[in-house]
Amino acid sequence: MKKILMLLLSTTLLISCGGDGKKEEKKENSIKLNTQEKPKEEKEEGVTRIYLTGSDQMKFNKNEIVVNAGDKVILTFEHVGKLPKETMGHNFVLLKEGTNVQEFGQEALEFKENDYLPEGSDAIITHTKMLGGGEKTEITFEAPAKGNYDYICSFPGHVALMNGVLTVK
Ligand SMILES: [Cu+2]
Repeated sequence: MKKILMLLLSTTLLISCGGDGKKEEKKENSIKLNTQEKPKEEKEEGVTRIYLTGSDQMKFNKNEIVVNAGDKVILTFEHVGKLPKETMGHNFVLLKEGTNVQEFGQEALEFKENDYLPEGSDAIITHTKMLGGGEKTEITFEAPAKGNYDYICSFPGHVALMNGVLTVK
């Protein structure tokens, strides 16, 4: 029995190695690899990855972010400038619908010890920590219900320039 199996194996091997068989095999392999890698490079089911930056020019790189309702959102936030946290700190604060961002920014001024986040505020959906130049952080949160949500940097004076809208569709 073993011998017959071995024979069968070697003949199939011979057949598959003959002619253009090798090339075709290679092609197949590369296609398989591509399909395996794609989900990582592009979009994972139910997951949205966002890369947001803040600069020394007091700007976010994005003023619009779109996610799907119920998605797991993985937000990487990076301060791509060089200035320290004390003079050019940046954070990402996602606010509930209907929050007055200017008023929130005013209120935040009084909470320096809490990274300029009003303690006990029910207006905050989620936020990152305050970063200085060169620092990076990541937060994960579930996209809220469909709607438009303002996000800001709550460092003193930054809300005027550092604001955007997260749209959940
Ligand atoms: Cu800022």
